[in-house]
Amino acid sequence: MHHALGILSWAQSKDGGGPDVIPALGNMLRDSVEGSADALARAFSDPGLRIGVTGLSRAGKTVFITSLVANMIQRGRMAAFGPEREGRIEAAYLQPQPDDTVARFDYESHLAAMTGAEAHWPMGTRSVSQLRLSLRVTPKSRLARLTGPRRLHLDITDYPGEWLLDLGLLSQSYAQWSKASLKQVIAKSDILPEARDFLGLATEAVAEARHDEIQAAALARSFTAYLHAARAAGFSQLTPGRFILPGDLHGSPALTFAPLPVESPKRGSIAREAARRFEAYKLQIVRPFFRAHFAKIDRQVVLVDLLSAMQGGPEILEDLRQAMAGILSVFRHGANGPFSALLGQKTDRILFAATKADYLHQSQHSAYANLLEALVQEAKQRADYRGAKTRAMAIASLRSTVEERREIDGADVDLVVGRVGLDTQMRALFAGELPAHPDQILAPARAGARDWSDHEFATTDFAPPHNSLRAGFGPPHIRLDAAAEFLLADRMG
Ligand SMILES: Nc1nc2c(ncn2[C@@H]2O[C@H](COP(=O)(O)OP(=O)(O)O)[C@@H](O)[C@H]2O)c(=O)[nH]1
Ligand SMILES: [Mg+2]
Repeated sequence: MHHALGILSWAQSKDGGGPDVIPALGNMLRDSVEGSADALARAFSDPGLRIGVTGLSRAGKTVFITSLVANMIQRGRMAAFGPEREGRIEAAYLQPQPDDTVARFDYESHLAAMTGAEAHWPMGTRSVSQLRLSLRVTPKSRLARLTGPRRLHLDITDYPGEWLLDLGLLSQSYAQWSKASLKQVIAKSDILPEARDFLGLATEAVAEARHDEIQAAALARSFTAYLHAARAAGFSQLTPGRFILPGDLHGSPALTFAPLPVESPKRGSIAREAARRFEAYKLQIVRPFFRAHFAKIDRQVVLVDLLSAMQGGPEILEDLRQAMAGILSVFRHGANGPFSALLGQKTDRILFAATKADYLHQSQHSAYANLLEALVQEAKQRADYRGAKTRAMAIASLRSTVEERREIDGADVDLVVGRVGLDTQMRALFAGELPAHPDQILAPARAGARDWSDHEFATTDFAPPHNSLRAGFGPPHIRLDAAAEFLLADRMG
């Protein structure tokens, strides 16, 4: 008991007090893996590293976290990860996470789904979840080794990139956001019927009419339908993020507003109430999210499904580039910026990863990584990152194809071959000739080209391989070990 009190006061002085201490204590008492009083004491003093994994939905967050954790526990495929190569990892095991109010990342179910006898992709996640992976590592230096192995807790948080885009709302008024959003809706009205439907409802007359809950809900529903349709068409820059992924807020009043075409709405009007709810959304949803999750992140992984965006065409790729710039702006608010308290100053490494590299033959991987690098570089150049280190790479969290060279019309073509659907049907894919220089496609995209003139990109829906686990090995992957090296190795010295 004496021990526990000592820990409590230590934790309080460190965190400045607050309710965080109590859940942490609860976790320690539940901690069955290393249940001694000493281990309890260490749970507080051992260093933790908070790793955020984000990306728009279907970018590959769930598959990435599941495979990374599995490959950290069974490290047969982690040759490029220094601490493993040096034989210094003594153990890696899951422990209760520190945040009791956040859902646990359902690692076991996801892994079983992805690697079993009837392997399939895990169900999409729609909210925040968290997992703690603890490592016992032999220190590098002989001197440090005298004190025995060290523990490092990796607290991995999975959260929707859609919610990061909401940061942009904080610096906008309702009128500004409405104007920008309506411009986007109009731009998409020739391709999306949902955009036309919404524009039909959101007239000035409606905006100025007396607030009426039924009408407000109808507007919000129509606007949400438009956001979903735009997302399905491949667009990324869509706000409010919770309209697309509401988490547990589905149907709440804070989500019952829409952009409307009026500058200064009349008292009691629909638009005036919408403006009020927009402010409530920022205050009660966006700000707490950033404070609770974002501000604490040490290392950030941003996943991008770049190939799908390329396949979607220049407009979709340009929209992704701008969305990435928006997401990146989150990392470059300095200590004196307007949101410094929300964003924290901790993130010192950011990994950008183009996922699903197994859709491409390895001969194309460096071109693919260059493209991602160029895509985020433009955003990066606009500001410095307070010294945060960044890296861009092409990865596959669960490699689902094999490579093959085939002769087609007298020429050798590097292909990938994978399973499609639930049966054993195989399909070969050549995803397209990647540009030798990224500007060959980024420049026309920025200039507003309607189609690629010299390029064509294709994807398909490869299923994960059946029974992919072997004793001592995690799921097959491409460069997850290099990702771990960048994210973790310097903290395991
Ligand atoms: N071939 C392949 N497909 C992947 C890989 N990672 C993700 N996917 C595909 O992308 C989809 C979305 O992945 P998921 O992790 O659920 O995305 P999330 O919404 O960001 O969590 C999956 O259902 C797979 O179809 C990968 O490494 N290889
Ligand atoms: Mg997910």
